[in-house]
Amino acid sequence: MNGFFSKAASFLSAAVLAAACTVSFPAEAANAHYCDVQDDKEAVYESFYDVGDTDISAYTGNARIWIDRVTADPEQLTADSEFEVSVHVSGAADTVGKISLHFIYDTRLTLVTEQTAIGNVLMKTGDAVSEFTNVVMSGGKEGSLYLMSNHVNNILKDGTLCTMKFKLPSDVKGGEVFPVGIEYIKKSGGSDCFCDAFNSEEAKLQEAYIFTEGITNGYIKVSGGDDFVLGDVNNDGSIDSGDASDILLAYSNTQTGSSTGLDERAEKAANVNGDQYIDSNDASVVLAYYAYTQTGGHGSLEEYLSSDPGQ
Ligand SMILES: [Ca+2]
Ligand SMILES: [Ca+2]
Repeated sequence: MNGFFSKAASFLSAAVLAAACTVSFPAEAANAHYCDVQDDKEAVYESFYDVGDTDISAYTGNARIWIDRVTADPEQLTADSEFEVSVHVSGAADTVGKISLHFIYDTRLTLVTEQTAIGNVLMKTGDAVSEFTNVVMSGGKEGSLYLMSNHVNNILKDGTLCTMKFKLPSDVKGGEVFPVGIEYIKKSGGSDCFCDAFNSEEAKLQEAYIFTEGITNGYIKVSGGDDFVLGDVNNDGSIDSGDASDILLAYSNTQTGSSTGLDERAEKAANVNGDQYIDSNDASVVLAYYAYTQTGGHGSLEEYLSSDPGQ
């Protein structure tokens, strides 16, 4: 049993190292972006925003932009299966009237567009900007879309900014991950923005916060393979008290000399802190993470752990 867990632990640290080494920069190639590495790992948001003299710690709000994390069941996939990935916003209601965002996605995905009387619709805008003037176009790079959204008053609502629709490759395999994210583009004559109509200092501070700390990327992940989601022991797509209970049950099983009662995938998902044991420490982390998601947190468990070294 210990052998398995040290193997799992070294696998986890290798994964962390690999994630740290796959940072890519848009400047390297005009058409590359960091969500198109195609290594089947989640692409954590990378900030290319220049904060300059702005003191982000002065921001007291909780504005967030996050992108859906969609799980595809390979047994239900057909050639016609389409997956919607939406971008959501919260905490910035009535403070934003100027939005320019570049969305980027794994180019193994095929964007599903809709031919209408007014042209080819690349993605749909949502209720958050329903009263805005919206322009959607190709973002220039392959696997990139651009949303420009404006209103003379700052009437952004909490809700959905936009929804993209994708098809997976025909040879898709269990465990593959297709990231969908945001890339901040700075250019003369119109950098990306998330600001108010008047460029107020408060709105600029919020924009600096959003583009450095307020964005959580998403993905389409195909379940199966050797894949496991850290913390999702019962594999139901969410990390909550049910998983903590499963961890405690596994722990009590081992205390009586039995096996954990979990399969290999579930054991990997249960050893949340990456040590050699499945025990109450792992359950505590799951419950703390669950509380975090219930109070507006959108980061993955991995991101939560890395931002909270005390765990
Ligand atoms: Ca679960
Ligand atoms: Ca553990």
